[in-house]
Amino acid sequence: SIAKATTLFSKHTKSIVWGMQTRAVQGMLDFDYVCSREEPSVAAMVYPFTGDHKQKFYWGHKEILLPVFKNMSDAMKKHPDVDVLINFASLRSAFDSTMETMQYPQIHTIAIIAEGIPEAHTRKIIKAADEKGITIIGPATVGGIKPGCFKIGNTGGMLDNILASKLYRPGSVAYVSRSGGMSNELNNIISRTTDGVFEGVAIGGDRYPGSVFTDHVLRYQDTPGVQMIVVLGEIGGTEEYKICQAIKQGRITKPVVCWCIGTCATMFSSEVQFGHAGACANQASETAVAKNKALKEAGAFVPKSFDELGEVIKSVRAPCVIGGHNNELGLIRKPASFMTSICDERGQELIYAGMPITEVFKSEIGLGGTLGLLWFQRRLPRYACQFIEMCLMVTADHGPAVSGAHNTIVCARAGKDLISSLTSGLLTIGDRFGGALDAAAKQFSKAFDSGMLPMEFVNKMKKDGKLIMGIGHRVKSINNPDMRVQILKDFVKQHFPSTQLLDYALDVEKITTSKKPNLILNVDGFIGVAFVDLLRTCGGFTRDEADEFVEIGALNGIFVLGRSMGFIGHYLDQKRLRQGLYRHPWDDISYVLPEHMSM
Ligand code: Q5B
Repeated sequence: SIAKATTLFSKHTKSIVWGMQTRAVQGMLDFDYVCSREEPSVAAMVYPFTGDHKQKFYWGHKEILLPVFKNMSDAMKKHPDVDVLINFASLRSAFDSTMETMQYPQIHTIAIIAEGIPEAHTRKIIKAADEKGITIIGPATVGGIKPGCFKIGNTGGMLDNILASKLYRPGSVAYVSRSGGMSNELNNIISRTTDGVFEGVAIGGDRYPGSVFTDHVLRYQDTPGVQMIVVLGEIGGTEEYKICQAIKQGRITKPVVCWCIGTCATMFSSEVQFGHAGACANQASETAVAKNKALKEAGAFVPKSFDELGEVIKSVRAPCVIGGHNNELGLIRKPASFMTSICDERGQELIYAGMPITEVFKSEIGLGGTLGLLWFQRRLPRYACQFIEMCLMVTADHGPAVSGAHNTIVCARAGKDLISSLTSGLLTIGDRFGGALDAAAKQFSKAFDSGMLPMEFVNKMKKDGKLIMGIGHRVKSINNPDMRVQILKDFVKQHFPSTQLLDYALDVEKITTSKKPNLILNVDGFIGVAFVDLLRTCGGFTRDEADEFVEIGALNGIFVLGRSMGFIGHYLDQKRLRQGLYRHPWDDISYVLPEHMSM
């Protein structure tokens, strides 16, 4: 098996949280913020019961968005710097999600919070973790905390407690306990009697915890910043004897203060099961009294009672350094009225989706790349940027006769300004003219994804009395092919990793053009389906993200943006040509009024 890490958490540790635990995540972010971490310790959440989306959190005063992924694999792929998983899955799903997580070699530590996981399952988890060199904290625990660095879930309580126990900066005392609740008591005791907590782990109350006392005590022994180790054991099990042995063998040389709780069990005449599954002495050596005695004999500092624990810690670690920085949040949070995630103009340099404007030019990402940043928040591959630019170029204009250009021209000739004339044209874009991209993308994807054959799709649309969006053209046909579509097709076929949906649409086109030659895959339809192929296969988007961009109307945006070039051209043209008010000729209007009826 692979050796496990000595250092589990640092100021840069990033985690994935399994489960929709927004309060716990906010608690972690608040902790990070008071620790002056540069970045949140939670990179993403995984929750299989909703689609990919973003959740709003506070980072100090600021609101930030954290991604929520449906699939663990997408989260891992997107966040290769994550090495900790905090698993809030229920006792029913904790086993599967933990086993799945262990398949990702980037993960070194997993905290399992659920209580009541069958022991057989935990033992399988432990075996797999040992083979892969993964440290498991839990199950049945709040987790642990490393002041100044990282906090697992709800450990350490709310912010007031974090501040009161000075958990925002490291001290030099490391502890390990079984109970999460008692670990909070230790945070309190250690912060009052020493320079503070270096790290604390609650291994959980099960009979088979994923990591045991010695795992952590030995880590602390090997960690330079730790000057003293505190162990809060309890009745049941024999783990504490391993600590005795390690002290006797000289493997542990740092001072160890230890107390096993549950000494009152001797006052009962029968066997006592305390709150934890593992807290029951099955033989005399497992009693708290016997273990405390052995620890003392081995050389650990053992108080006479729990009440004296603080005194002993203080005497061993004297003189304590109390005080330190106080990073009070001092926050009055007010939700911002606006949120934005694509552009920040406040600093010295304008930033497009994280990329400073100088870099935008230096890396020559062009208009397509800029659109990629502002519309899709991504640095897109070069061929994708080129494709976007080609789409803008081919949709830039299609003459004065199309309905949008016509409206722009009529508006310009009525003496209106550029913006009025442009918007008059833009407002014409819709299902029949230029605005069929999103609907085409949706219709074709739905049919393709559901496994419908092209013929079945065409028949179903006919039966439902619906037009197929992206099919048909007023003037273009198989006899008068649209060169714009041909140019795009050549490029897409050469550069896209996959053209599955396009191929499907071309099969549909074969059927529709066999009925009527003008029922071609038109420019809207082509861009619509090719864009779906791009979003799904360029590697920059999860499937949910790809679907979302179609859903929110990004693709029609391509036509709108492209054709704006043409409409502005027509406006300028009309002004330059000094064209007067347009009035439609009577002879081109058929007046079909009802006959006059006398009352
Ligand atoms: N039929 C585009 O119609 C057009 C059918 C269909 C099944 C179809 C029509 C349509 C879907 C929307 C769409 C984008 C209105 C077009 C663009 C940009 C442009 C424009 C430019 C530019 C054309 C005749 C027969 C009827 C219909 C059947 C027609 N379309 N069946 N699915 N999609 N398409 N819009 O020629 O049995 O005879 O009654 O709505 O994709 O806007 O340059 O002009 O760059 O500016 O008027 O390229 O196809 O044909 O409506 O008289 O129909 O064909 O049911 O059957 P037409 P219609 P039947 S690109």
